[in-house]
Amino acid sequence: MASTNNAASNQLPESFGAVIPGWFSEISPLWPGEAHSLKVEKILFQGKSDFQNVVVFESSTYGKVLVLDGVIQLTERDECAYQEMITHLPLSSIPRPQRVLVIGGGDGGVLREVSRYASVEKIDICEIDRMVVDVAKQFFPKVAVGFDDPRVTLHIGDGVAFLKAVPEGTYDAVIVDSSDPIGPARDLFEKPFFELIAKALRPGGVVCTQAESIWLHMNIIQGIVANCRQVFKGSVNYAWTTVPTYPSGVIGFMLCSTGGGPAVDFKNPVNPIDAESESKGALKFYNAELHRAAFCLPSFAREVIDCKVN
Ligand code: SPD
Repeated sequence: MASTNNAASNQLPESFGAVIPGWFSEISPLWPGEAHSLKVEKILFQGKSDFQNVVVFESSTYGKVLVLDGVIQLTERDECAYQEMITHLPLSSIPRPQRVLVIGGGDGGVLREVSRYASVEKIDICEIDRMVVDVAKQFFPKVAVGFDDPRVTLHIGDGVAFLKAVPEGTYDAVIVDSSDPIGPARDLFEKPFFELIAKALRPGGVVCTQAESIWLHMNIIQGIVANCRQVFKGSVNYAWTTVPTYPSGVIGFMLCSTGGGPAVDFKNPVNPIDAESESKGALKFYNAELHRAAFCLPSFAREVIDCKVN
């Protein structure tokens, strides 16, 4: 490679701005030393709720972007990947899900996906921050459309408190669509929370939680896996997929089932999404091949995640 100057230097080339003017850079102690950036066309909303800073901006290449406490939650362009996978990995793994609980997920995208299942009779959602719901309805109507389903009941409040009040065995499936384990979502990565979920699920019920990135958070993932192995007596699996605007471009999902009921084999779904769901709009990302592939882990991750020592 041709070079005009071989001398090593700490001085950055002109094109290497630490934070580029006019761009949003996602900086967090959860991914030290790196920051994905998107070019900002226009700031559409800035607010401070009781829980976090909420920003919506129009980006040059990913459409509108929702940012909570400086971290991207969704973009119009790639939200389909996360919302479809976190929903269909668990719901296609049990026959005829009827009662579903979503914790977090205030943008409505997971609700939109749950509502594809004709067998579902009741969808509860517990979101801590009303501002997230309001902002999603105003700026992301194709995501927040999930709230329009008459089977949905919105509860504004703390997910842990909500679960404490839920009668044992209420749900067939729980989906935890949380932000990262800093700020309001911290408790949603802890063992007591998983214990509450296990209690709220019927025997053989399933949970799918947002479980961070194998490239960045193996320590966090290891802790989640260890806790889930202790709490969930059915199957415990880790899956992952690609979401370009999430840190390191991937995100993982912890999938577990409770014991005492029919065994759940997450890798071989028994309840594939059928053509009927297309009346809600075509799936953009999820398909049967991606479902199976989501459970294939790179060797470095498999070594840690499949290690049976808690
Ligand atoms: N690092 C960001 C992870 C965000 C996961 N939740 C996104 C909410 C989309 N419904």
